Amino acid sequence: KAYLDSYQVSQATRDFLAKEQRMFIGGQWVAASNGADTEVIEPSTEAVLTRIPEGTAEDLDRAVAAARYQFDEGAWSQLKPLERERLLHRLADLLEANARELAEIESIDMGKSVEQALEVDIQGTIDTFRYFAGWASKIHGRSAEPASLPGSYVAYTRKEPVGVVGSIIPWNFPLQTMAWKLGAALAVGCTVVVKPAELTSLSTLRFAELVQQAGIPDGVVNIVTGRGSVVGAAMSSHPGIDKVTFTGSTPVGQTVGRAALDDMKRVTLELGGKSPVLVFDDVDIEATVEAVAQGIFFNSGQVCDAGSRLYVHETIYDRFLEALADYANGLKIAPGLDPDCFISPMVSARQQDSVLGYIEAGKQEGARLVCGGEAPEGPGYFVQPTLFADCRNDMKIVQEEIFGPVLVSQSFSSEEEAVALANDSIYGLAAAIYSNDLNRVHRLIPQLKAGSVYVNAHSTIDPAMPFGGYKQSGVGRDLGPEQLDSLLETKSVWITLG
Ligand code: TXE
Repeated sequence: KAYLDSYQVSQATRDFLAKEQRMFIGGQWVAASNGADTEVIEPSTEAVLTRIPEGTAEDLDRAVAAARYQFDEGAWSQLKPLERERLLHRLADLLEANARELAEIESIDMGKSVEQALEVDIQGTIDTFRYFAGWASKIHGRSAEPASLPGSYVAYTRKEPVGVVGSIIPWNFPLQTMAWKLGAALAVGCTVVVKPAELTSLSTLRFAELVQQAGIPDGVVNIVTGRGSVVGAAMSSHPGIDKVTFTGSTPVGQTVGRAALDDMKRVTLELGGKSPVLVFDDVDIEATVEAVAQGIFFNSGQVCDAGSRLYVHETIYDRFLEALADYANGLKIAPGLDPDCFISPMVSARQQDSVLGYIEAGKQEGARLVCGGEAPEGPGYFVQPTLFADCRNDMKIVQEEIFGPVLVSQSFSSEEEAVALANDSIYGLAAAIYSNDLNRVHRLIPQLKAGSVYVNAHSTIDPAMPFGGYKQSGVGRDLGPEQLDSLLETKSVWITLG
């Protein structure tokens, strides 16, 4: 309470946090079937904030039944597309009207900077719903001329919504990732069951209130809070679910994918990353340092496509690292509600332990610690922005996803070496190139095995552009027109003319 007082949190947020939290199933606000709930801890203060229901497999069954009923009855899928579009815009309007409150909830629950939550998470959520709202009325198949058959046919394809979509959401961008899963699904006429991450379910529950207020029919969107090993696992193999879309760690994604394929559910997996950042010697050092720092330290490195492996041309390596360390040391470490916060806490004590464990491993492996490396005194799961130099690609800190404010670096001497180092990873979510040499940039883009390549910036995200990974960073794409097909079945229709 003192934390909320000291940052003048809005009354709307306080009212929401003071409420008993319920799941949203078939338009009803319900407790877990066995009455179980679990505490929610504030990462910035380590205090207990509230409690949320710990959903059961039975709760999931009820949510799937509600979504299934609505899908099969056609209350959403058969609605006029322009009407779905209108309702999604109405939802976006409500998100906009409540943006500050949503940003506060996200910040308090996840730990992240409230200003960044407003600008990135909440704005990204609104934009995603608006973008996909427009697609609702633009889904269509095509007519075709058979290429080899004699005779006369009318042949065409129909695009039909895949059905009930189960969405498993991570804790780093709770509302925004949920929007990435729901925007396209709702636009094409699917119904959804959402399982938010157990660490960060609050914004999703507030979102469900807005879904109801927008007039989206009951059962179209259902939220079941609870543990991954219970609700998430049940969702991956639930016979009433037609598609599973998951964002989270690679090992859990593999488990989810295997279970989903048992009955051939459609699957999209957006998994971990260890994205390389290549800095060439023709760059403006000051501007590039800032972009590289933002690329790793934004959301305290808890970003799937964070630029977490830095490769700098040997001629500017020392100068670059020195400037980067200066920049990192100047970033304010503070609770998420502090308007000047840049480095917010890790989401949980477990995540903080894991990040500190990697820092220790880096020291043991002989990497040179240039700055950071400690957890500051006091409450909150903070970790200083940390830079390691003189790393080698066979080090654990270079190969594994740390998911914290830790950047590992080394130098390179040629373009070929830079590409080889960049691609030497099980992951392939994103890569960044910093150079003003247009020829070089275009030479490199096709060689990098990554779902997104950022040039002279990092994490440029927009709902119109697909996002997803090569290699073990996942299967399929969220966002952009590319996502729509993953939520549609294509039916080939043949009419043989007599
Ligand atoms: O992820 P989990 P965790 C990475 C990051 C982080 C690590 C561990 O490296 O340090 O994962 O985080 C649900 N069946 N990323 O353990 O477990 C879970 O409830 C079905 C990268 O929190 O993968 C949550 O809703 N679902 C990532 C979601 O999976 C299960 C973002 C993600 O949690 C499940 C998050 C199961 N058996 C973590 N077990 C990114 N790509 O951005 C858990 N879940």
